[in-house]
Amino acid sequence: MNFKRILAVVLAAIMCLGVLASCNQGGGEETRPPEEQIGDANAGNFKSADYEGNEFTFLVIKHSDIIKDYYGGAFIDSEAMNGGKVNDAVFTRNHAVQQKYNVDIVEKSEVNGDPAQILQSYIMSGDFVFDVVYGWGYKLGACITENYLGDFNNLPDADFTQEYWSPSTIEDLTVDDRLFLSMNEISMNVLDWASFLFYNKTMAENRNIEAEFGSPYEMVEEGTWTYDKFLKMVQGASADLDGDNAITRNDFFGLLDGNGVGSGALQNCGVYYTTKNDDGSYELSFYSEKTLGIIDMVHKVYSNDKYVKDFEDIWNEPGSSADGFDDQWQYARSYFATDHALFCGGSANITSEQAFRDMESEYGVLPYPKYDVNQENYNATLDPLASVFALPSTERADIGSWERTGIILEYMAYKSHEILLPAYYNEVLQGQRMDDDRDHKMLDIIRNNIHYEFADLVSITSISDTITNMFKKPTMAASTYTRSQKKMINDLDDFYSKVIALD
Ligand SMILES: [Ca+2]
Repeated sequence: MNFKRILAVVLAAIMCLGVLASCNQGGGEETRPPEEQIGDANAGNFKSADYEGNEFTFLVIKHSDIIKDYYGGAFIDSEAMNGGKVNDAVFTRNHAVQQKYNVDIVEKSEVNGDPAQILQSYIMSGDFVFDVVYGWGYKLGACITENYLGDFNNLPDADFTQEYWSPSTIEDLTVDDRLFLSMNEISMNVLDWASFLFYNKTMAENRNIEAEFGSPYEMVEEGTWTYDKFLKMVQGASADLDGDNAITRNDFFGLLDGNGVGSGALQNCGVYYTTKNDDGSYELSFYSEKTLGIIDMVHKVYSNDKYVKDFEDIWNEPGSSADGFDDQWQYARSYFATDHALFCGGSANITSEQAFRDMESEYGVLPYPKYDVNQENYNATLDPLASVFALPSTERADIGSWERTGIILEYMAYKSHEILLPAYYNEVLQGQRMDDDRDHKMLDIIRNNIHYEFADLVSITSISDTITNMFKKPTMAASTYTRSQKKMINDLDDFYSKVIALD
């Protein structure tokens, strides 16, 4: 991904302080979690073990201790019940794991450091006594070639086909038959940073949009929610409310999106930057007539600010002001929350923003559309900044083992699916006055179809930079590709040759 975008996202994160903090504050007295959630009828399906009260430690690498650890989330450990839905679910889940295995779940944080340096210093000191590492995705991705990370395939009792191991990501994350990074439902980053669309249900009803274009919920379920339908809705929704012959932020427009060129359409349409050859090496695979067609289709609509406004379009309009907001990104997104856009691109994390909390209209969630009805699944791409799980490069010898790690992670992810996931759904959809089953179904669809753009996760930026430029100037797309092709291929080959040279 390009660094300008990373910077923008980081700044957004820095500026969004305190948004989710309510989960962690309150400092209530430690109370026991609900007994019925600790015990488990299915517990017998999981191996038994007694780990003698020893610690099972997550090394959590945070970006900074000055700001909130935005891309990690408070999903690993909790000190006490405090009434927060997510916090209490984390507490209850860990309590259940501790009770079943007589083990103490511990979160040890490292902040303000480069993960590669932090991991190296622990390894050099021979003091690498952690069981699992949790940290920003693309930074851990960049550590793969440094030989600091272990292979999840070493864990004999982890079953990656289970829903709580996010099986849709396993192939994306496998390099040279090894799984150095993984995502599972111990962290709600499976939704917090998976791209999808918010939909203003109240405005859709008030403006009779579904009468003309159909219900996107029905289309999703029928498998007919395609870019063609989506872009028609985006264009058809726009309306000049004040009659000044311009569609400004104070009117109603189809889509508000942070990615103003719409390049996420590639993954949504099933086109990923690379594919793996049978021998495990990577090949650039995104350039085709289909891709050029997607770029043209998206550009026609996204480049017209009557239909699509990105955040800068909002800031740059005369008279705009982010006063009263935590930052300008939240200010821009508030235009969705105050009924000026039918759709808003984003991820579940933004539902914690004040504008969404205060939103009077009801919002729903939808996956991004497909390319056409023949595409099998809707796709949701995980932000490469979102924290992921990794293992230390060698088996923990003091009180741990690969077997112990696998047994504990397996049960912890399973209990998370059972306890934390429903709490998180309620948190995300809490703005709803009417409990709408359809949105729960949509979140399930999104969660079960998440993918990584592998090149972004391992910090090969030349590819996403090229693609962004192709989306910006469709007439130059072919020559932009040709000019960058050699560099992109070299970067990919360089990454892969370093991986196969690892021990
Ligand atoms: Ca107007």
